[in-house]
Amino acid sequence: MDLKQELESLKDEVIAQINNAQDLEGLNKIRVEFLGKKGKLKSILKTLGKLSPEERKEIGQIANKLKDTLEQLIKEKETVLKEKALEQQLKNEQLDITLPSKWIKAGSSHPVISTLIEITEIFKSMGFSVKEGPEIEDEKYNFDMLNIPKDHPARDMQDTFFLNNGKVLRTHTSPVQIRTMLKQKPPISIVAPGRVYRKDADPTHSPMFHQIEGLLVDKNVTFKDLKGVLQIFLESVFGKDIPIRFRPSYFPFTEPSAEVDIGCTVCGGEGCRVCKGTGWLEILGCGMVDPNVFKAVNIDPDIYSGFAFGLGIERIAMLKYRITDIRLLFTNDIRFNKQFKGIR
Ligand code: FA5
Repeated sequence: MDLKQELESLKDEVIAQINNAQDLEGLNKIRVEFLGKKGKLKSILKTLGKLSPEERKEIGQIANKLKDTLEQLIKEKETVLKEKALEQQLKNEQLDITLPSKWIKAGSSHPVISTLIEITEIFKSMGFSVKEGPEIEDEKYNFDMLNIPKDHPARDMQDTFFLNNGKVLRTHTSPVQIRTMLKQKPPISIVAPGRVYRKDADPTHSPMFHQIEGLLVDKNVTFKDLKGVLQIFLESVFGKDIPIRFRPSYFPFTEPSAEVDIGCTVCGGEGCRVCKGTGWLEILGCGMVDPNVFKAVNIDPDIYSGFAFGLGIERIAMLKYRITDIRLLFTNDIRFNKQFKGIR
């Protein structure tokens, strides 16, 4: 077979293969096989050198024309195959928008966190800013600088989790008072929410629970200011008609100190199991900052005064939602948690 015939039969073969190509991948293989660097056309052209100059010119022209024709055909086929591929893709991805969608169950906040956020927001609306402190705390901040002497029962092994490195798991959020006053000079008005730990476990006490601390320091702050702030807070959480009473109490870091009770939300003040028949429920501790605490942080108690308070978030959540066992808040029983969906 002479070269002309060879090129002619190559043309027929390639055209047949292009026509039969089913996809872009197959078409590319044809391109490489016939027109590529090591393709059949190239290898035919390599033999051109053996021909006379006239024949070389003629065959060269035929080969170039063939190359152009085949490239053109491949290009056209490529367009057709691309369209076909797109059509197929659109067919496969067709959506039936009338089908019902998958039902994704929405989560919701845990009642302790909802309560914590609600309380924090109320104090923020009164101008308090939010501070946080570490849960692994120095004894100095958790006790000493809060005027809790070494022999105070709160430092007892039964209440406090002591760590090997000489630190403690903070037993209350009050150390944030010290950390704040060391860094910031009055006027100060902060709340500090967070987790605290005690060796305590029964229906109303948990080894880990949440508190929110409040501290306000300025000139001429009085007990009246403390009562006003706590009254606004308690009315915001429990409603305008909630009965409130201040009972004298003792905390080493406040003087005078008080505990605040609200009328029992379960029996409405008549006396029940939850309020142990008294009609009242203890909700928080508070008082005027003790001068010894001011001295420990270098604030002059003759110029400044202040109040502080600390309340248990779980206690408030339990009263608000009438939960009778604190442990329900931490067992993560989905049947319990689900009941608070949509609260916040
Ligand atoms: C304190 O922890 C003081 N630091 C509060 C304070 C701050 C007083 C600032 C004055 C000035 P107390 O130990 O009473 O106080 O705890 C405060 C609240 O935490 C209690 O009223 C109660 O609501 C809650 N609480 C205490 N122990 C537990 C516990 N084991 N589980 C759940 N809540 C608790």
